[in-house]
Amino acid sequence: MSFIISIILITLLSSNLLAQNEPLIQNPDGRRGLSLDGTWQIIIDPYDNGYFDYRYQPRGDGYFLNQKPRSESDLIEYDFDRSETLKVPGDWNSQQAKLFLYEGTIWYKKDFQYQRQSGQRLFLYFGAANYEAQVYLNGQKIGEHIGGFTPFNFEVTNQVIDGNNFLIVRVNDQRRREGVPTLNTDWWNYGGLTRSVRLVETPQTFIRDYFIQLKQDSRNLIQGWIQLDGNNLKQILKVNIPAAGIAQKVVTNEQGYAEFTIKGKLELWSSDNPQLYDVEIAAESDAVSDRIGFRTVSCDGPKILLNGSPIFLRGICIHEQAPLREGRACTIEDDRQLLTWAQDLGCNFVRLAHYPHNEPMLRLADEMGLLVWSEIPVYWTILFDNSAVYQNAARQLSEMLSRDKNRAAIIIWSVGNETPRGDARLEFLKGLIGQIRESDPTRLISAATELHYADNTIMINDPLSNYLDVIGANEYLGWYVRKPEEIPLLAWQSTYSKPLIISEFGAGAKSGYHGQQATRWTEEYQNRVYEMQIAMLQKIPCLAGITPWILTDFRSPRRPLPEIQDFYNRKGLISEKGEKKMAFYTLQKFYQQLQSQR
Ligand code: GCB
Repeated sequence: MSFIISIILITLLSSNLLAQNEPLIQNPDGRRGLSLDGTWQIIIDPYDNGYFDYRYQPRGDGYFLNQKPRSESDLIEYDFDRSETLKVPGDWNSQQAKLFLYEGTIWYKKDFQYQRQSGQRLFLYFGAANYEAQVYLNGQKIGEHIGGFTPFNFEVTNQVIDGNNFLIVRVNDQRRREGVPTLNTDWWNYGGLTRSVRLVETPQTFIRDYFIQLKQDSRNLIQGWIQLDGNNLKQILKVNIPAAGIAQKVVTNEQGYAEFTIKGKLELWSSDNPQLYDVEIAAESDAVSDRIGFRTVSCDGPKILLNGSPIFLRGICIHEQAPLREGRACTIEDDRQLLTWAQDLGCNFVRLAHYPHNEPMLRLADEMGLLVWSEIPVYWTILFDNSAVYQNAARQLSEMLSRDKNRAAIIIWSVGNETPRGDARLEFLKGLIGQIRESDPTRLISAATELHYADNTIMINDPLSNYLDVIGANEYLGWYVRKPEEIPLLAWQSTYSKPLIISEFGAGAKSGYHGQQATRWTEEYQNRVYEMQIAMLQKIPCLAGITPWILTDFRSPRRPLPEIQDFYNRKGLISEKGEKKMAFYTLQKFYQQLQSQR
């Protein structure tokens, strides 16, 4: 009996361990290691046959074992080595025509050679796998992860062998009602190992994580913490910022943790001057360095202040949709093209919708001086009264915060988009807001809410706003709601004296389609909506910025209209071929005027 209980306990414990991911390694690209990007062998498995047996029970002999027939009569019904291949990083939908609409399981396999040095620890780091991933190394299960846009890592020090290793990952991107996001989104469900995979090498005791930013409301106090991992946790560390003449000793406690405050004279990071410093952390057993900018962001009534001065956020929304080709943006060139277009438009701000974008995108925003709104895919009508859904959202949030907390560019964390008003939703989002306040006091919190329309008055009155620093509001006047010519008739009212960002407005247009202003899908129609919206902005109380929807046309299964949409959401200011529409120039002109008025 006690044996059975201990088996049950061990099973429970180990499944719990699998669900509970290891803390992330900060700045994995800044560490030694082996990139596992490139060509991977794949098996397309629409019925999940490599995972479940014919009774739909998990198989002990699944594809993760990479079995080979041992004799001529052996029955093995798969073979990675004779299978097709896909590129990693990259979604599967855009790599093979037959996978364009595929949603389900694909198995990935990568062989690699390794010789371990003594005293070294090894971690597998995945930038992202959409949506669920089970990871196996040399036939042994290493761990699993849920959530398509955030990183995860597992220690594999004792599983990597000298010589040949094989890594197998089952990736499943079936949409699910209890998922975050849920079944229904207005973007393509790009599946696969969409971001880089890397084997990270560290010493026995290493710098697992650090948080280094300016103290809230201070311009010369750097505040932060460092977390070591290993068996030699009490150490004397140095935090060096050579360009600012900073070299500060920091001592960790028994848990390998140290908090610090450092006084220094710093050139502050801003859009006009995106100053980044080389920050080096040197422990007795390890050293890492990062490029970090220092700035403050705060609110003063309805104003947003950057480094103490009011700033109007000239923004645009961006999806992680590759520019000029199909698929998810997944290369630095993709990221650079998107952010360069935003800068051409005159932006100082981007809303990276509707999920955390790839880490290099945030690092590029740091370099280019573009302020960022970053969000988790708590989108539309997820199951707000389900505690497992909450745990899932909270974990994705903590992975986003953990990965990006050192990026000066990020000034706003957003907890949701167009979520329906109600008690369960309010509790859910309040929980996430509390989580951010506890872990990151240096940034502002927002959410893209919906407005209330009473005759000709638009009311900003979502009760969630009580808990936000900055109110985001999406409105589609002139497209889904009212006619463009009605826009000047509308008055605005806010219940709150807090900064407001119009986090979405827009209209669809097929690039190159010209006609009357009143004709849907023409560039003229879209342009008119922009003109009317711009004229209306002065009437909006507390306005601190806008992020119109959206920089480029993007893939969406909800947009089938032939010859116009062809499965693209056409609200982009730039087409998928890179053609700028009329409204691009209208917004650009407005942003130039704003800049010249500063
Ligand atoms: C919205 C959503 C966005 C959609 C957009 C649209 O309100 O937030 O994800 O793509 O409207 O085009 O309808």
